[in-house]
Amino acid sequence: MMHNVYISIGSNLGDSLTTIKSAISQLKSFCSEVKVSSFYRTKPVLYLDQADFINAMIYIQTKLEPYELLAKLQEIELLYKRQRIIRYGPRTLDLDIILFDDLIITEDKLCIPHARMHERAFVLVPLCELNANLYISKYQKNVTELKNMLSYNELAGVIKL
Ligand code: PH2
Ligand code: MG
Ligand code: MG
Repeated sequence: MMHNVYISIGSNLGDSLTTIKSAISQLKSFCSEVKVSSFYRTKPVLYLDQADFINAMIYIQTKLEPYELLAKLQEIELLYKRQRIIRYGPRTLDLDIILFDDLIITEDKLCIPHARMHERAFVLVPLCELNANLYISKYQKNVTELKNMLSYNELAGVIKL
């Protein structure tokens, strides 16, 4: 069965735009469809003493199951020398599963919907661009309603390239 998945991509180390474009092309080997939002320059959140990120949202259709997809995304992160040094800190590439059909998974290694998606402008702004009416059952709201709950400051930190 084909799954509808949203993946957040981000980078703030090295040549971020080139890395992101190249990583997206790797997805095509296991996805039947890949759609990408605009690219955004975003102010860092959680760990503030680091460079701005480039972020985007990716919609894919894939036959992979959640943990198979997670393994593929981690392989791609490693291709770009992703190291886990500081939690929430600088990274060459981050690929996070945000939504997987309307599945809810709460496990140590995988949390879907992504645990912090509802408070992150760099997730919600590009997600609304791809599918403004997308309904998230966990929050009983669509993504536009979630985005509208963010502060002016959070939204101002996300600028379309
Ligand atoms: N990722 C983080 C922590 N902070 N800030 C922005 N703007 N974009 C990110 O992708 C990001 C972040 C941890 O994954
Ligand atoms: Mg992340
Ligand atoms: Mg991650």
